[in-house]
Amino acid sequence: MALVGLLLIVASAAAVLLAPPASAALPRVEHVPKADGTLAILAVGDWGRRGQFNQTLVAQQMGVMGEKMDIAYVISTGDNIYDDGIANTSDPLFKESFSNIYTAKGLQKPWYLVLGNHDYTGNALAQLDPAIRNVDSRYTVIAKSFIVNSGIADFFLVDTTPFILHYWNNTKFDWRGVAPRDIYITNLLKDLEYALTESKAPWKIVVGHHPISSACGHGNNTELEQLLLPVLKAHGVDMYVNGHDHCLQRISSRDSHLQFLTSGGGSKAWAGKYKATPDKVEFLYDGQGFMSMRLSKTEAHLAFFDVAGNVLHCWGLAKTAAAAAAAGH
Ligand SMILES: *[C@@H]1O[C@H](CO)[C@@H](O)[C@H](O)[C@H]1NC(C)=O
Ligand SMILES: *[C@@H]1O[C@H](CO)[C@@H](O)[C@H](O)[C@H]1NC(C)=O
Ligand SMILES: *[C@@H]1O[C@H](CO)[C@@H](O)[C@H](O)[C@H]1NC(C)=O
Ligand SMILES: CC(=O)N[C@H]1CO[C@H](CO)[C@@H](O)[C@@H]1O
Repeated sequence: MALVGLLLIVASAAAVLLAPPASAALPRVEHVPKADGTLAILAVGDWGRRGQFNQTLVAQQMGVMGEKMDIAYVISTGDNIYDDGIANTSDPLFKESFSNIYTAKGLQKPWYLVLGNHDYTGNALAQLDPAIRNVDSRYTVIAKSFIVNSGIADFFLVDTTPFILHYWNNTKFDWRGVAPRDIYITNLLKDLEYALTESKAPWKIVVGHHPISSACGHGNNTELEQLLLPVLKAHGVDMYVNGHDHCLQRISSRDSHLQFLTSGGGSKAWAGKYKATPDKVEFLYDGQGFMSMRLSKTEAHLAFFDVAGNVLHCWGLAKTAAAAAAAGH
């Protein structure tokens, strides 16, 4: 034991020496599960279009399921406001695309959101500004990357836009607080690794805007395959939930238990374009809708819904009680 402890100290000292400065623990929100120990949430992405392209219909059905499942919160996988995010916290586009659309009783819960590339071509900091909660108290982006800790599940919201190299050639992107890219990504991955190592939750779920593995229009993503995926695999992450591709999709990793879930059907969809991925495509719907998730310590029940509220695909994941207990230590 002493030897192991010593090696760990040496290893962490080396890591500290090699580490670039300015990294810190990821900010976190504590959101406790229900008294019965279960947690229900919805996930949607690529939505803010003033209700157009069936955004309103998806919102209505989210409201129905949100109420039925008594959800704790909604996760947004990004591209929250089209085409260029918001200009400031009083930009009318925010109410027109969020507050006036997700009006259902079942959706009056916190929304935890990542930014997508379309949010980044406006004022990327406006959606993070706490003043936005004076406009709508639900809208919770405490940082570009943060953790929602719900006891049985930790959601790690990761800012993926800076990973994508070709965006750095586009002058429309708001890189305040991000550039230079390499240091930002190194620190983010280090913070994520630390947070995953510390996590005691049986379910570890990472959320990012861009897909790692996808068979829809944009396809898989080299930068994330190279930089983010190894971290997810090394730390036993159960699910990676993304948007960006305007579809609903479930893919099983070819070489780990990781599930790649795309919930990017919040408004404009029907791209009709497909890509190859080396992983196993279990389900793919190129239209609009959203995803639900109900978790207990040992079970996960997930489903995709269309604009009429029909279940398109549902599935379950299980952990042995031993695995769930081990995660708690
Ligand atoms: C809205 O959803 C319906 C049903 O899925 C679909 O047929 C229609 O094309 C969608 N409309 C738009 C504008 O995407
Ligand atoms: C906020 O943005 C909107 C939309 O671009 C603009 O009309 C308004 O003047 C801005 N308000 C402030 C306080 O800058
Ligand atoms: C960015 O632009 C430079 C200069 O035009 C080019 O050499 C480079 O390949 C571009 N990078 C990407 C990732 O598109
Ligand atoms: C962008 C990218 O990495 N695409 C890859 C996705 O997977 C297919 C099939 O393995 C590869 O051919 C692509 O290069």
